[in-house]
Amino acid sequence: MEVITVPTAPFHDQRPGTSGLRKKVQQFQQPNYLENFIQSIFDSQRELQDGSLVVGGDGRFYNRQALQIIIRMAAANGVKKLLVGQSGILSTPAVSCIIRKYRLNGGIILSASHNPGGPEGDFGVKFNAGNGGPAPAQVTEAIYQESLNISRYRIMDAVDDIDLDRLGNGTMGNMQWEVIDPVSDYLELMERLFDFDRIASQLQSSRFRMIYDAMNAVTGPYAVAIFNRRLRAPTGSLQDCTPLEDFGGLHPDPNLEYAQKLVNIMFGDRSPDFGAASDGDGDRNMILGRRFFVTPSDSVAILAANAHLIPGYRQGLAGLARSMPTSAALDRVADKLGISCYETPTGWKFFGDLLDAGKVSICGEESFGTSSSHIREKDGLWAVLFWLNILAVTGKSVQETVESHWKEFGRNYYTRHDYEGIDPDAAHGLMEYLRSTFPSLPGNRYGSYAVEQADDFSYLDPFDGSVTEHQGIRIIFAGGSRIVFRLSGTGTQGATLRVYIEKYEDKTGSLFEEAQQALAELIAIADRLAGIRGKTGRDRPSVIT
Ligand code: VG1
Ligand code: CO
Repeated sequence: MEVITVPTAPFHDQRPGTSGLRKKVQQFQQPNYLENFIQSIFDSQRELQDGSLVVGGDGRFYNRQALQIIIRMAAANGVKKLLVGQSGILSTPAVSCIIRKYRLNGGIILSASHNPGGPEGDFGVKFNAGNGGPAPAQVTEAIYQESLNISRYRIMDAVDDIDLDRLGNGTMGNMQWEVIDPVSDYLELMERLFDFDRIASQLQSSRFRMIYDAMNAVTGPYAVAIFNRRLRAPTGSLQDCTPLEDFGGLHPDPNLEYAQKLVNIMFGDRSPDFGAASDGDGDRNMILGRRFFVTPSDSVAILAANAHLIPGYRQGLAGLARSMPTSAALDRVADKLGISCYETPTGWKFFGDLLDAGKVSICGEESFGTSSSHIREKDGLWAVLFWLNILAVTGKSVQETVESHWKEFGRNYYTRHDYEGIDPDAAHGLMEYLRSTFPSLPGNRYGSYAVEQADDFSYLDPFDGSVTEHQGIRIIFAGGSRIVFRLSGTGTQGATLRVYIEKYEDKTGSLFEEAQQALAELIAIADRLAGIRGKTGRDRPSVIT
């Protein structure tokens, strides 16, 4: 067994997007493609030499093969201690938890999150730093720069594959490895935050039924351990909880479009009281009540407003944060609590500094991502347990909980329209058009809406002083209504235009309209300002959430 150095040449497309490097599986399977990117991580993150690392993934196609390559490369690059999830499984929040608990130097997560899996699907690699969070922009940029200059990679020659299915440990060269239970550390953390006894008695009572859908992805084993074994929820409370390499053909994106099976149950006859789903790598969540959808922007605001009911948050919240396109419902809760609400660009990495500095306790994104300072990632099952804990304490239904929130704070009507897989030139053309026209918009009136401010969002990180520009065109109307346009940074095919639309209605206004209806005028204004139909050739969005 020896370290060999293999000559290679750069690929020029290894710049990570919103959340890691995502490409088609076939692209990752090309000789040296994965190896180059992994070596670029080791070359740019020197603390990994003589350091410690955790690796695992969401179980998608190519997960196991990629892990064996990464393990051999870790040993060859001087990693001293490596933890790997049993069967190659680790959710994104579990990786964050494990890095922090064992004070590791970093983690590598193999996932393309909600993107489809399988031989024709997508694959991805994310690097998380020693704080447990997604690598910040300077780090992903440093990795990318290494990838442009790479000429060799290091790997152990002639070693047997590690048996990923059995818990155990061993050595490879100078590296100690251990196959760990993917769930236990995470479960222990959840038990410290939430009142498990109270949740368990609610779940076991005949008056409350829930259904959790893992969408054939990574949270299956976590849900079985937490809901079935620990909380003793009745059988029938879980569905699609075995991780499959192609997610059973699903697009494991927990929204009204892609979580059809769950949505049909929750909007059907005799639906359960509570429904929830997570995405491919377990960092997102969708919350449903009986025939009722909770907008993610409302969800994070409701968690913050009710945090005093939860053991792990009873001591109070330091501050809140949301991504720019997320609705301002959270800001209203911050106002009431007398704490700050920070506004960051899209992507969890931007919350890292605020969390590390103790400025923020709970944060969220409109894209079904919610979490807190307990780790440095968004956390799907955490949000589900938080909701269950609130319901168990208050005895209210999901719908009552949301509606009483609106009655107290007013309602931020909200929708996101996605135009997926459009022509990249058309998408960039549309954004360029908006960039050239927004300066002339303030002062204009469109129907009942007057433009107050328009800009291209840029963010000054208050801690490291870095500036992140061009994060989306915002058109803000008098009274707090908004339209935001940005392009997705996670797709692998064509471009995706996201249009975020929000309207604030104060607590004395009309609170119970259907969202698309309440937003109809703003939706039409969005098309008028950007020429979406004309420029994309689409007459309707592919996904509405
Ligand atoms: C999307 C979401 C963003 C989220 C990101 C990663 O990014 O909008 O809020 O942080 O996915 O989530 P984009 O650039 O496609 O809009 V995940 O679950 O894929 O790690
Ligand atoms: Co995800």
